[in-house]
Parts: sequence; structure tokens; C-alpha cells
Amino acid sequence: MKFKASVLALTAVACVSAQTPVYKIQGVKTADADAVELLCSHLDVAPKGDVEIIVGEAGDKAVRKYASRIPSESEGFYLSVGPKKVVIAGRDGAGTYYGVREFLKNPAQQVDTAMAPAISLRGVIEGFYGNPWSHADRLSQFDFYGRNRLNVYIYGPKDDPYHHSRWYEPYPADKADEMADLVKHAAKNKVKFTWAMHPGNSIESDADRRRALDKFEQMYGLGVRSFAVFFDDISAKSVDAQIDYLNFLDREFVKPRKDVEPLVVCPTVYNRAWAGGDYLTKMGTGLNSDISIMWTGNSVCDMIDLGDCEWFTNETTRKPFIWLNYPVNDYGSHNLLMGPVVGNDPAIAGNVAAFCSNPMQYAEASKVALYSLADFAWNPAAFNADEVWERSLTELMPGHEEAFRIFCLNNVDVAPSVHGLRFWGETPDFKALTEKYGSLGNPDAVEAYRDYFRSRRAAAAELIALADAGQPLLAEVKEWITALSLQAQMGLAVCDMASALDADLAAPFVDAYKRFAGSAAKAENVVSRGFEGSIQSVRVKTGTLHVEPWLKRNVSELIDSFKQTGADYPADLFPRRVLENGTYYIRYEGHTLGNPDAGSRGGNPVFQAEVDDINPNRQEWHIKYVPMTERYEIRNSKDERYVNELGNFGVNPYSADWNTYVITLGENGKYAIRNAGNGGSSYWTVTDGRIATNSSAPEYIFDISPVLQQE
Ligand code: LOG
Repeated sequence: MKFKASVLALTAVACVSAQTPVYKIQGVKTADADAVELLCSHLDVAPKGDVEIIVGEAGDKAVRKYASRIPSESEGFYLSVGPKKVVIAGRDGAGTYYGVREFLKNPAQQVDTAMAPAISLRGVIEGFYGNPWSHADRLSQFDFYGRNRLNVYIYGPKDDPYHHSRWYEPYPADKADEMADLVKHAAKNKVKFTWAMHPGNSIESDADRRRALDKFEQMYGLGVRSFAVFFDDISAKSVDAQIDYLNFLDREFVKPRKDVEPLVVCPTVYNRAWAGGDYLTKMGTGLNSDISIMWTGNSVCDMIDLGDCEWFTNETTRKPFIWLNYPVNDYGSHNLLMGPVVGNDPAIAGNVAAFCSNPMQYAEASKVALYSLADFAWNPAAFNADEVWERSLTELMPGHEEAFRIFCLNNVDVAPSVHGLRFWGETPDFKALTEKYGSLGNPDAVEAYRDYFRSRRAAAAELIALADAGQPLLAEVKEWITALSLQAQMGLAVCDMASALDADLAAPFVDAYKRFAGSAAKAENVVSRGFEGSIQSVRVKTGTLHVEPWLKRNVSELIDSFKQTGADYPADLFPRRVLENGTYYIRYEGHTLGNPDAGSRGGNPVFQAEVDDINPNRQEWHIKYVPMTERYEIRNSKDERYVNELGNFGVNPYSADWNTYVITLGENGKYAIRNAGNGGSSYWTVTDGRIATNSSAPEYIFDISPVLQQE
């Protein structure tokens, strides 16, 4: 839609600003009104200004001379900045608007350039589970989109009842006013506001269809001109019914209104991992041809490559409308996603209908990723993840880039989840330290780690002060900054423990450990969005990829070493473990677990009636506490082979995520052993003399007793 400037007065009024020089503008009457308003609010403008700005879009008289320089793609623009003359000529209103934005980034810089988007629809789907964004969040988002050339916003927060659970109810007056306001504010920023409805399986009866039309009608009345229907995360009764419903809405609602955009649908099968059967091909052939189908890629949470798009197009005969599940974190909400956006294939540009991101319930913090994604979608071929990410820090936290950079780098990876999406670039400086020094083995290492944690503590303090002063992004994620601060304090305490141990000083060691434990206890209880009625309150986690496991391991090792010094310490000081690291017999009904084929590959341990007096250590087991998982690994003392989650000897590389066990002591004095992590949660029992991992209830059936080492 093109807005024409109606007020010539704009040219006469010199906008108050300290900038020089003074500009005069040609074309205000015909150029996009938002673009003109933007110019005027940022520059000194007067009829007798000494630099001339010629502004307008293709077809306007003002820019006729430059027609051949304007890119043919919609939203493209030509920009030329000379000492006395500036030309900003868009293919359309949005093109002019983006041209003005580009010019305003640095009005003093002389350029002669033409730009156009490689992907025509670029934006955001508010499509996550959790607390929906606030009205203020959304207004701020739209300004951000306008600045960064994102042109789509799709409204579909799962936890807005008027979108999902009670989709058929009209918005009450106050919410309806907000919607109308959003539509207007989006348009001002050249953002297409799309409202999505999630009707589940209520799509077949006449009554349900009537209610759908009524709801769309309400939204139309509020100014909405673009609609979507979501069928994600339901067990769809029938793809035929979905197709019939969508074509019905298209026929009855969309097509008769000439000003409504083509419909968008999120199918139930929205990623390749779930594909199979004829769902997608049916959608592709059955849906009216201009309806767009959304697609998250190879799996639910996945970066997008060309193969995904080609596969989809082959199935559906349409280009995918990409729903990128990044930086959304509703499936791993303890962690924020603030790192460089790596993994999307630039080759997809010509093969997608749209490229939109599903962000976090944290609107402000999501801007880090959205800044990069906007850059990617405009020009994927030139995208450089690290460079764009650095720029986003300057844009979002000017004057505090370094502290903010530290913060973001502490929140890069999302912990292991069902979706398997991981990011390995977290805390690179820390990773480099661990590669150089490993643990806290020598005073140089201790000093290096101490410096590291001091700088993290200082960055957190700087950011917390800003958050308290109301900086919106930092205030929004203040709990993660607090977590960074506590993690730094834990790190410093661990360094103090190492120094004390090295100097043989028991009391300072105990003291440092107490400080560590105090910070750790606080860190356990840092909760974001813990207010009453919060849809998703979250225990925050940070630095989970490298720093947290390192802290756990080092504390545990330092405690073990300290205990060996024979120093006195309060009996209840350290967390009690069911078993200390050591060598044990594991017995069931008097039979001892043994490793008859020691040294071979595969096979399984067996409970044996006889005592193995040929190789006694085939019946001995190293049981060791693994701080990272806070569980135990179990290895045979003869050949160090580990027991896996099936009760066999593992043949795959050992993995703490799979091969560590929870061991608990029952009131009968016997132990239960349970799988954990990726290995599931079944308790061990015994079947035919072998370990079976098949009980959902605790089975306190094992005697575990230390092998008394002979001196
Ligand atoms: C939902 C979405 C959610 C996301 C990540 C789609 C199409 N739907 O598994 O609301 O935010 O995954 O958890 C989804 O992605 N379901």
C-alpha cells in the first residue's frame, strides 16, 4: 500500500535538530509519506536548504530521471548521495522507505548504490509457547523491523486464547483496540501484519465454519488484511477436511475481498522428519494455488538448507514459507539463544516463498538473532554470521558492546533437548582456556581462570546497573545476567579452593568451598517470569556448554583431593554421595556380577554363584561419580569396559549422557540402580542372571560393598 504525503507544510517547517547541513526535499507530495516523515524527523529541512534531496518511487515525476537505476524487485531502491544532491528512489513505497533508512544511517557518506531483497517476505512469527509478547514489546518490534527491513509479522502466540484455545471468541474491546493499533503501527514500518487462527480440529461443521468467518470478519474490521491458519501440534483428523476448510475460507472470505493477501497455512506435517504418507502431496495438489504452506525444515528445530526446500517443492509444487524455529527456546527455556546465527544455507534465497523466524518469549533479547536473520533474508549471499552478530551488539548496546558480548557468548547453546539442535560456539574464550590448561593444576592456570571469572563478574555488574536503570533488553533478561554473575563468583571461589589446596591451607579451603556452595545455591533459584499467572516461569541457566560442567568437575576433584589430605572439616560440609569413588562388588541374591569374557568386545556382565578366584577383578567394579551428570559410571575393574543402558558392555564410545546411573540406598540397606539422561529412567532388575533395565519402580535389590584393597 502506498501512502501519499498530503501535507506540504512538512517542507516549510524546519524540523528541530542539531544536524547540519540543511536539506530541501523534492517529491514530498508524491513520495511515500512514512519515508518523507522519517526524513523530516531526522534532518534539518527548510525550503532554502543547501543540499537537495529528491525522493519518490518509480513512476513519480520527481525521480523520473533515475528510473533506469531503480531495481525491478519490489522494495528495491536506488540511493545516490553527493555533496549537493541526494536521490532516493524506490521501486515502491517500501523501497523508498528503506532507501531513506539506508541514507539516514550515514547522511554524510557519499554513495551511489542500488539494493533489493533476495527474499521477498522476511519476518517474524510470534508462534511460541509461553508468555505472549506485551503490546509495548510488539510496538518496539515493529520499529525494529522497519529499521532492519523485515516486512512480515505473523500473530500466533500459542498461549493467547483468542488465537488458539478459544479462537472463535472475538477479542474484547481493550484487546481489539490494541490489535487495531498494532496493525497501524506495523504499516507505518512497512510490516505486513498477519493474524493467525489455530482452530484445531473444529473445522468441519457449518457452525465452526461460520465462527471462523465471524472471527476473520472481526479482525478485518480492526484493519487486518492478511490471514493465516495454523494446524501445528494437533493430531489432525483428516488432511482432506483441512484442505476443504482452507479452500472454503479462501473462497468465502479471502477472494471476495480484493484487499486481502493470499492465505498462509501451517500444516500439521510441517517438517520432513514427520513426513511420510500423502499429507503433503495432498495439500500441494488440493489447496488453491496461491495459498502458502509453512515449513520448519528437516525437523522441528533446524536451520534451512537447499535440499529441504527442493524436497518440499517436489512434494507440494510450491516454495516453502519458512518457519524457522530459531531463536525460539520454549522447548529448552532455561537457556537463552543469543549467539551468532549459523547454519542457514544462502543458496535457499530463490527457493523459498518467505523466511520467517519464531523467536523467544523474550522479545527484546530476540532482537540479537532477528538482526542477523534480517540481514540474512535481505541478502543471503553476503551474509557473514560473526560479522553481522558483532554489528548487532553495537546496534543494540552502544557503549556497552564488550560487556554485552560477554553476556551473549555465555548464552549460545540450548541444552540437549528432544529437538537435538545445538550450538557449539559458546564461551569460546573459556574453551580456549580449558584447552590450554585443563583443570586447575598449577598456579598459572589458577591465575588465568581467575582473570577470566573476574572479567565476567565485572561485565555482569556493568549490565545489571544498566538493567536497573531501565535498559529494556537487559531488564528483560536480568535473571540471566544475575546467573552470569553468580557463575563468575562460583568460578572465583573454585580458584580460591585450588590456591588453598596448593598452599595446604585447610581453613581457607573450607571457606572458599562455602562461598562456592552459597553462590551455587543462589544460582539454583534464579527464576525468570516467576510472577503469578506466568505461563512459563523459568529457572535460568547460563554457560551450560563449557563453564558449568567445568565448575562441577573441578569442585568435585578439589573436594576429593582435599579429603585425601586428611584435613579436618565439618562432617556435613560436602554433599553426601551414596558411594565414594572406589572399587566395589555388586551382588544380587548372593550372586556376584562378573565379566567372564573380559577383554572381548560386546557381551554382557553376568551374576555368578562362584567366586572368580582366577581373575578376582573380573568381579570388581569401578564405580565413579561423574560431576557433570551427578550420576555414576560403572566399569569393570579387569578391562575397564563400561556397562551401558541395556545392561550390556558398551561397544559405542562411552557417553556420560547415556552411560551414567543414579544409585540410591533403600531402607532395607540395598541399592537401586536406575538409567538416566538419554538412557531413559528404568530401574535395573535381574533376569536369567543378567541385568535387565525394565522396571519403572525402584528395585532395592543390589548389595554394593567395597572391595577391601590389600596393602
Ligand atoms: C510449534 C511452535 C513451537 C516450536 C518450538 C511449529 C510449527 N510449531 O513442536 O509453536 O514454538 O515447535 O518448540 C512447535 O514449530 N512444535
